[in-house]
Amino acid sequence: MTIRFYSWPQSSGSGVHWALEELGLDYEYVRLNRTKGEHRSAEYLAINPNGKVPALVDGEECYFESLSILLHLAERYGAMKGLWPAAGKQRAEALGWTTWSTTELMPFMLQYIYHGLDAPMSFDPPDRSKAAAEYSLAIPHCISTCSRSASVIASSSWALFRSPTFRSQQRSASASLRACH
Ligand SMILES: N[C@@H](CCC(=O)N[C@@H](CS)C(=O)NCC(=O)O)C(=O)O
Repeated sequence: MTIRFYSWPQSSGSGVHWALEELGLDYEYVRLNRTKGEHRSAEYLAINPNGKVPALVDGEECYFESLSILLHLAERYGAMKGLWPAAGKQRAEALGWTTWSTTELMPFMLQYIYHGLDAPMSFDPPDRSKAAAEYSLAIPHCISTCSRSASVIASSSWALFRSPTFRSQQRSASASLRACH
C-alpha cells in the first residue's frame, strides 16, 4: 500500500505531516511548488478538486481537506498505533478537539493574522479587511475554551495528546494565541 502526501511546508498540510510522522507510516512526500502553480495542475486537481494543499492518496483512495485526511489516518491507522480511541467517551473528545482545532481555531487565527496584525504573512495594509481583522474578537473565546479544557486534555489517555510533539505544539499554540491578542 502506497501513501502519497501532497503539501508544502508551513501550510494546512503541517498537521497531516505531523500525524503521518507520529503514526510512523511509510509515505512519499510530494512537495508541490506553489509559485509554479503545481497545485492547480489538472493532475493535482484530479486528487484535490479544490486545488489546495494538503491532499493524500492512500492506495486507490484520494483524500482532500486536512480534517478529512486526519480522520482517515486516525480511523485506519490510529487505533493500532494507540493514537486514536475506540468508539466511546474518549472518541467523542478526540473527535470534538480535532474538529474544533480545524474549523474554529484555525480559520479565526489565520484571518486575524492576515488582516489584523503586521506579521510577515499578513496582507499589505490596503488589502486588509476590517471585518476579518475583527476576528481577533474570537481569540479570547478560543483561549478560554482551551484553558477551561486544559485538564481534560492533559489527563486524556489518547497517546497523541501525551506525546512530546503534541505538548510542544500545544505550548507554542497557546503562546501564539496570547501574543496575538
Ligand atoms: N480547508 C483546507 C485549507 C487548505 C488551504 O487553505 N491550503 C492553502 C495553503 S495553507 C493553499 O493550498 N493555498 C493555495 C491557494 O489558495 O492557491 C484544508 O484544511 O485542507
